Amino acid sequence: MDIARLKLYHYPSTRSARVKWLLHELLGDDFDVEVVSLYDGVQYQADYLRKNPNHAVPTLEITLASGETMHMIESGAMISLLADAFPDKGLAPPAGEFSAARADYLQMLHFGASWMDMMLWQIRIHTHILPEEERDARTVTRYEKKFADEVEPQLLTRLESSDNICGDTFTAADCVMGHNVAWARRYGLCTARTFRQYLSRLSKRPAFISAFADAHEFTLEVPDGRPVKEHFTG
Ligand SMILES: N[C@@H](CCC(=O)N[C@@H](CS)C(=O)NCC(=O)O)C(=O)O
Repeated sequence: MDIARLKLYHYPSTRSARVKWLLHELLGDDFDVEVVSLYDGVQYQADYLRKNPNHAVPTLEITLASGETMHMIESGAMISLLADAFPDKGLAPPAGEFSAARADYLQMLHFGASWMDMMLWQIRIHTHILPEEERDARTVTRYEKKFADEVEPQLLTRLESSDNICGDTFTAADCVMGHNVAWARRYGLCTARTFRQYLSRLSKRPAFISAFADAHEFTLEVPDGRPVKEHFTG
């Protein structure tokens, strides 16, 4: 089955930026983007919930050559699928056969999209999104410590010996990891020089520049009175 067209539902700097970055790497600007105004609560409207019952971005709408459309709702799965769907771009070690490089790549992609992501999300929602009375400072402290003590050393070991998270070659796993490192830095983590140098290398990529051109529209704090505050479920 061939992909006829891709459309990304996106909000600046959030997890959809990982996918937008990879789409720019793979397709230049030849895909569609619709901004979902998260702080206005558009993700909770019935039309959007039909596409993504988790009321979140990213949602990737895939139109097949048959005209049929389907939706993907997990950024890690999107990154994995898209990198494999365009093998000529060389952003993932080949699928379909065992290789140590493939195993390592998948491991880092999923480490970024699930394990690290879980900690960053807890820090974010308990610092900036949940209502004040539901925020738990102990949760923030716990995950800041776990991230600094357990995650950062693993990443540093890799980035001190190679330019990218899986070695000398940039892969789609760097779209997850680069986004996560930038996210972590907004919360006072990943401050070591090695992380700054990693982001500096990544940020010179034309696809990165396109993906994050709208980053100034993102604010960490959800301004008071914005509709998302009434709906947010964590
Ligand atoms: N596991 C999902 C998480 C997606 C997610 O939680 N996205 C956030 C933005 S980073 C969102 O849209 N939240 C809106 C809400 O829950 O109201 C993924 O990686 O795609």
